[in-house]
Amino acid sequence: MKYNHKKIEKKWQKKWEKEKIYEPDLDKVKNPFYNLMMFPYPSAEGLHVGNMYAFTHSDTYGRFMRLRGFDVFEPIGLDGFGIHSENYAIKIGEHIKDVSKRTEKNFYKQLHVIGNAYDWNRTVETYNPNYYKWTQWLFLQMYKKGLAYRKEAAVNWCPSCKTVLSDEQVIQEKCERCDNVVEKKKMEQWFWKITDYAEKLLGNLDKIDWSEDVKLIQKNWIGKSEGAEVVFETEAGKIKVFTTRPDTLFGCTFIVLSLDHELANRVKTAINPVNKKEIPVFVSEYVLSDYGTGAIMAVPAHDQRDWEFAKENNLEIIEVVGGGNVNNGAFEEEGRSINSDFLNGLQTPEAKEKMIQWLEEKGIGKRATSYKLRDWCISRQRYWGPPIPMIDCPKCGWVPVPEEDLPVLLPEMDDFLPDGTGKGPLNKVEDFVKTKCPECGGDAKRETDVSDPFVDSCWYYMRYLDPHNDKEPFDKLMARKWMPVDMYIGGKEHSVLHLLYSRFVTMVMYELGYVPGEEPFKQFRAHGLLIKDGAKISKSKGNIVNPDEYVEKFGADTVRMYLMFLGEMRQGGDWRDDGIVGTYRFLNKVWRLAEKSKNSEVKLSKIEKVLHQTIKKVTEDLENLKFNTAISQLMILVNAMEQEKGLGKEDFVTLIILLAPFAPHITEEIWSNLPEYDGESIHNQKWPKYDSAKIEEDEVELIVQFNGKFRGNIMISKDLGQKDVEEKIQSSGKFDKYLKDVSIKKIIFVPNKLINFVV
Ligand code: ANZ
Ligand code: ZN
Repeated sequence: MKYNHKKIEKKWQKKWEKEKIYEPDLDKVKNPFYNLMMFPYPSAEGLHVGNMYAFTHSDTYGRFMRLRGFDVFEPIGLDGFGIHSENYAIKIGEHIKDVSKRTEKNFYKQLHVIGNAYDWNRTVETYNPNYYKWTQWLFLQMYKKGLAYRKEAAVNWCPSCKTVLSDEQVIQEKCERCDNVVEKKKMEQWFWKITDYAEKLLGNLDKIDWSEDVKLIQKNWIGKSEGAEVVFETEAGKIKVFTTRPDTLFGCTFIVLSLDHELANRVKTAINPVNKKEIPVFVSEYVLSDYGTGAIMAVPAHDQRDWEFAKENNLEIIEVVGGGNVNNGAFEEEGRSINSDFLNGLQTPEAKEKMIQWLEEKGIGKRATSYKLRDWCISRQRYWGPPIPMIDCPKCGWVPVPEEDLPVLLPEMDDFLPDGTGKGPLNKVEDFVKTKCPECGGDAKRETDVSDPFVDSCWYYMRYLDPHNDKEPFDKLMARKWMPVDMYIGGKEHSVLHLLYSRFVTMVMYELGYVPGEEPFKQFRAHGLLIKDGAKISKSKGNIVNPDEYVEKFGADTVRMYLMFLGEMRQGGDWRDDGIVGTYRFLNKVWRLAEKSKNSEVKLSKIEKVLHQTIKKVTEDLENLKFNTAISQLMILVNAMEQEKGLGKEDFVTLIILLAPFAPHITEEIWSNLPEYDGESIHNQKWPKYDSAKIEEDEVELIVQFNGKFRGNIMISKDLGQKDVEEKIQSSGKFDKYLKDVSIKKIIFVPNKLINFVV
């Protein structure tokens, strides 16, 4: 019989689903393992091959853990609300609701076809009212805790998406979604106070097992700086500055304020508190209004931007740290204090400390910390999101929608396009806007902004645990059992947005008593990018890889294995059409081996060593997410089995169990045709164990020395005696030039290690 992937894959997908083998009883199971992948957002008709790249790795890992005896929970859903989906609908000129209906069907169909071990009873879609009811609930909890607030701020405005963006969504001054240059606009917006958690977000990084580069990106994003706040007296009031170099205060020759500092344009001079010198005050855009105190003490000798400003404006430059040359630019390193009175001679760290103490004693400054992290702007002037559940009452001000009135349903509207007025499209739906104040019963207006799609996705992994619950966001006991997520695999592009917000929200949910710990993801591993023929995959390049086509032609098992064979997961891979055939051939080989093993009379074959080496290597590689090298080793084993005359039945079973996480359908089919099959899935079998005695090398490399000098190596069979080793060295011819014309006085021999000829 020929390998017919189409028949096999459909058959098993149906059967698995019918028998619910991937739907663990979350309440009852003993060995929970929560295996999470990032749910896709529909910004096209169907799944991107890049999604599939991430998912197959993650699924293979989950299947491996399952064979090792864990009760693996592997959910999937759709991050369907949001600008990405909405922009796609606008582009193709259809209503987002219609597009969503279609893409949901299509995505789920594709997600079935790739054969992942999903729990199809626990899907979530962020645009379903039974989901976003709880997204709105989350907003209300934030509000109650004082963590959601409104303020006017200069926010990032994307003129093309016609909405504000969070800082995290602006990449090099461009909109992350549409690549247009982002403008600054003063607007009133809703914020979530993530900055209250800055220290915790930073400190906890040491406690979680995440890809190091992702941790570093978060650390830099949080951007903690330690230093001091110093107070300068002026004719119009005090100016506070934040500095990381209080040791340089004697070198401060002017002050610079940000454009919207309250004293900007009101003061001309200030007094340097350490030497009582009168110094000028300037206003410049190089000082940011939303960092530190929005004002700086300029030390041109030791800060490059200050140096340039001083040069331009002919200002005094005083060196206070020795070692530089101020003619060429600022000396920003640490060193020994000079021209600094009571700090003279101290090294920078001591000088900083001494200055802070001095400032604190005199009451003109104090130790201070600043973070780069800003509060999260969560309101969006768009249609396709959960309406923010707040009501604006002329008498009572902002009043939260009572929890029992949730969800605030997103109203139907034909023209859902943003109009750029700064108000969301919902503002045009009169029935929606007009409401009663929950407090005084008077006429009031609903908030017409919706929340950022990252609010939808910051908590979805908790909802998966209990997606049908309409009393609570999820059951607390369930969360106690299943949180944190054991393994999360996803893209590095989410290093700050999704992954930081999720951590923040989990900290809040922990304080509210909903989850057992502050951190959502015990382990996180980033995968690299999938490219094609060396180039980024994109519509404009016309190099889209449509996964359906390949699944149709070669089967999901082949596509899965090919994706994992392309390189190390964390580095990404380069898809080449001609490569996939090799993987297909490999599975055909395995298929033929099944026939061979069926006809075999032997129980165990002579390939013991490579077999046990393979168990060891595949186990360790999967533990370390090195899927590609695990596959290479499986290929070595398959080749050895092909060459073996009497292929042992048991050995073959070991092979297909090792292969099962990678190629779940073909292995299940082969398994079900074995005489010992009793109706239990291969995916419920036990992962094989290796015997290290069987792997031991039977050859060792021996060091050869003459008079204690290293002269080369020679391979010998293990435990070879001295006489035999001497003979081998003589006959090898490799050491003739050292043996010629000499007489051997003594031989030192260390078995399996070394032989030294004293001549
Ligand atoms: C005096 C000084 C002397 C400084 C010196 C540096 C070197 P990080 O490390 O990024 O936190 N600064 C403070 N607030 C600022 C603002 N709102 N906009 C622009 N710059 C600001 O940087 C902290 C340093 O950046 C502070 O320390 C301050 O300059 C400047 F030899 O103060 B420093
Ligand atoms: Zn009211």
